[in-house]
Amino acid sequence: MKMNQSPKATNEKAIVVGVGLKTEDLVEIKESLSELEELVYSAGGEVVASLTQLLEKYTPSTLLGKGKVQEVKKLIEETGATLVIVDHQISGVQAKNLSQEWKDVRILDRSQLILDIFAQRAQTYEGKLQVELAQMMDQLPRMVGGWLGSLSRQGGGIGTRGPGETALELDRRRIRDRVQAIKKKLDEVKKHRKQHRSQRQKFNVPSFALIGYTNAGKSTILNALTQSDVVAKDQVFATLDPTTRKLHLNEVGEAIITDTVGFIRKLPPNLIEAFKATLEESGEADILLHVIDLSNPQMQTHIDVVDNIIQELQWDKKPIIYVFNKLDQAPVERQFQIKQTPRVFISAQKGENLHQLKKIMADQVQSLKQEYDLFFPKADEYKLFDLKREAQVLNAEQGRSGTVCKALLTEAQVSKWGEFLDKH
Ligand SMILES: Nc1nc2c(ncn2[C@@H]2O[C@H](COP(=O)(O)OP(=O)(O)OP(=O)(O)O)[C@@H](O)[C@H]2O)c(=O)[nH]1
Ligand SMILES: [Mg+2]
Repeated sequence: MKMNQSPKATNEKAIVVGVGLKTEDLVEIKESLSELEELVYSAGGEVVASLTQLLEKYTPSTLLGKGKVQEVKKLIEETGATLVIVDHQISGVQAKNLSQEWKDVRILDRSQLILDIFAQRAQTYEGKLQVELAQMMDQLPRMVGGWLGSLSRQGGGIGTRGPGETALELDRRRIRDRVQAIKKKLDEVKKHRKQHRSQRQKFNVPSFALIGYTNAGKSTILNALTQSDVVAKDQVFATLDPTTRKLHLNEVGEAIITDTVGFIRKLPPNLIEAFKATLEESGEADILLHVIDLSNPQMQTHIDVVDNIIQELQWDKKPIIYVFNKLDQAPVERQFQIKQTPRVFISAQKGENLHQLKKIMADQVQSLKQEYDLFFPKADEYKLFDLKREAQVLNAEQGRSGTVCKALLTEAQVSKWGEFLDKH
C-alpha cells in the first residue's frame, strides 16, 4: 500500500511509537506500526522517527516504560517533532502524564489519527455527522481532571481537525448533549435513507455490497462493473459515503451494487458505532463481495481483520464471494495459496476477468433462489407475464379457474409475489 501525501499536506513532523507485550507477535506489531506511518502520510504529516517497545507489562501511568518516555523526549528535541503518535490506545491519564514529559507536542493514539483522517475526508452532511459523533464518543472517556486531551489545542494540524474541533473544548455534559443532538440528526438522515431504500426494494432486484480492507480496490471495481466514475485513489479511506449503482448480469437481469467505507486493523469501535447507519446499507445486501488486494504482502492479516468485522456486524450468515483484486501486480504463485471459496481473481484496473466476476455473481444469485408453486386466478393471469420477465418460470399449466406454475424466486421476489404463492 503506497499512500500519497495529502494535497493539504501540513508537513507536520511526527514520531511514531509501536508498543506491545513480550508475549505478542513482534512481526504483527511492526506491520501495524508501518501501517501507522502510512496513515501519518495520509493525514498530511511526515514521520521523522519510528520506534518500538516490547514490555513485560504496560506502565499504568504512561503506558510506555520510563526509559522509552525519555528516549522520545530526546528525539522530540533533536527532530523538532510536533506530534507523537502511539500505536496503542492511550487513556486520558496516560496522555496527561505523557504531555507533562513531552511538553509542546500533541499526543495522539491510532484511533485519534484515523478519526482525524475521516474528519478530513468527510464530504456529506451524514458523513460529517458520523465523524463528529465518533470523535465525541472517543473523547468522552479520555477527559480527566480538567484535562481535555491534546485534541483541544488550537492551531490546526493533525488531530485537531474535524467538525467536532470547537466542541472539544466543551465540558463533558455539553459533549454528552451534543452526542444526543447528533444522534437525533443522524436518525432523521437515516429515515430519509430508509425511504429511498424501500423505493428501491420495490424493484426487487438482487443486491451486492463491496466490502474489504481500505485501498483494496472496491471503488475501482464499482466503476469497472457499472461504468461509473466514483473517486478511487491510492489513499486510505478514499470512500466514506456509500454509493449504489445498477448493473446488468446475464441470466439474472438487473442488480444493484453498493460501495462503502473500507476497514483497517484496530478500527476504533466508536467509528463502527457511528457509521452503523452507513454500514447497514451494506448489511442489507443479499450477497457480499469481500474485496482483497492480492498483491499486498499483508494480505492474510487484511482478510482476517475484515472477517472479524463481518462477524462483529453479524453478516457471516450471508453468502460471500472473495474477490482477489490487483492480479496484475501480484506475484504469480499467490493465487495457488488461496483457500477461500467461492473466489475469483481479477484486475479491476486493467479490466481483467471481470466477466468471470459477473458470472460468479450471477451464479450466487441463482443459488439463492428456490422453487415455488404459484397460482394465478383467471383475473390475474396477465401478471404471469411480469413474473416471466423477472424470474425463471419452470412450467405453467392453465386450468379452468386459473394457471398453476413453478418458478425460481429470490427471497425478495417471494415477498413481492406472496399473494400468488400456492400454500398447498
Ligand atoms: N495495480 C492495480 N491497482 C488497482 C487495481 N484496482 C484498484 N487499484 C488501485 O488501488 C488504489 C485503491 O483503489 P480504490 O478503488 O480507491 O480502493 P478502495 O477499496 O475503494 O479504498 P477505500 O475507499 O480507501 O477503502 C487505487 O490507486 C487504484 O487505482 C488493480 O486491479 N490493479
Ligand atoms: Mg473506495
